[in-house]
Amino acid sequence: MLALLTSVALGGCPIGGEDSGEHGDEVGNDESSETDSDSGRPEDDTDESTDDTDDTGESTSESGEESTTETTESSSEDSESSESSTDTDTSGTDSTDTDTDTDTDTDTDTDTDTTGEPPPCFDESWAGDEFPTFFFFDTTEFDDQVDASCTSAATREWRLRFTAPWAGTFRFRTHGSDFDTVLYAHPGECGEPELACNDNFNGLASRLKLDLEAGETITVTVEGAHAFAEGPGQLKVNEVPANPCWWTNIGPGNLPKTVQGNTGNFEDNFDSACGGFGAPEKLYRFVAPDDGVYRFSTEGSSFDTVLYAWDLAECGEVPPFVCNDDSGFDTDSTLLLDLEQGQKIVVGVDGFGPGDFGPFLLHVEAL
Ligand SMILES: [Ca+2]
Ligand SMILES: [Ca+2]
Ligand SMILES: [Ca+2]
Ligand SMILES: [Ca+2]
Repeated sequence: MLALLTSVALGGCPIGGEDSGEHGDEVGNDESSETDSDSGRPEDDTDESTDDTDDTGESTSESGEESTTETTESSSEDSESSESSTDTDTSGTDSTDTDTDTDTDTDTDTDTDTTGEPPPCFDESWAGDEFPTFFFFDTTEFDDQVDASCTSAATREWRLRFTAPWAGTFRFRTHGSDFDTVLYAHPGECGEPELACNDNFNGLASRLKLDLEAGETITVTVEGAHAFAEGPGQLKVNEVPANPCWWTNIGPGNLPKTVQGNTGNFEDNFDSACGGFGAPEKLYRFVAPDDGVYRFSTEGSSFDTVLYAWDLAECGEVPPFVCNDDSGFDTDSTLLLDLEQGQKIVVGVDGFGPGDFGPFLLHVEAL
């Protein structure tokens, strides 16, 4: 019933007609050993569901990655040639540019060693085709050469030249860094204007989502959000699938059971008529062991939760068929679902709104 009310419920969820084939493979991914690093994070599912790490409903298409290998190689070549053309173009504008010294350094590096020192516009370059990919760095080892628009701080930064292997939406996040990060991106190498900037997405960590063309190069920069924010950091880059329904199994069997998790380790892709917009969520797949009514509850969670559910085949494709925000006198949520034996659903543990995330408990019992 609620599905009729929720034309806005999936505002963060692209629904594309071409997803169905890829999305339909998710059931087959039950047995995949492929792990999205989200589900592999030790903070997640530290209780019974530890065994379920392999069951992540990763919807990444392996065939898609393989088919783009040639594209990536040609992208790398494009990048090389674009370096050369950049040098030429830039030298032609020196009369109006104050970066003469910088340009000279670039030319020297390129001429003397085509595969060696990167030009000064980035500290690391990536043009691969496997996601997620992680970068680890320490901003204290680098210089302060650029600054972000979304913070007044001028701190040392680490810069990544990133070339998209194919057209898509790519997500960059600094979760796990040891300091208060700010994350921003520029087109090409040292290009202007700034494409996007984010300071605090979850807590002090930053996130950008960017739509890129195949072979498009950008410069992604991580730096501290204030004067003393520096040190070891990490950047995770992932591709956002058209339907990011990534779930972990929670059953069947051994009910009642309680799963621990932390939505702060995840992304905000979904919401419901009951809430969830702007808050990251964790999805679980549940297979009913018998006909009956099952109770899902977030009692004891650390934040204002929302629960919702889809039939497995519709996960992320339509608004959840049921949702709940506050089931009692506090902010915990409860779903009572009448399921048939073998029925597969996906339950989302979400926060009510921006700022509602963190450790949660999901209790599952048969009534
Ligand atoms: Ca800086
Ligand atoms: Ca921050
Ligand atoms: Ca959400
Ligand atoms: Ca609530």
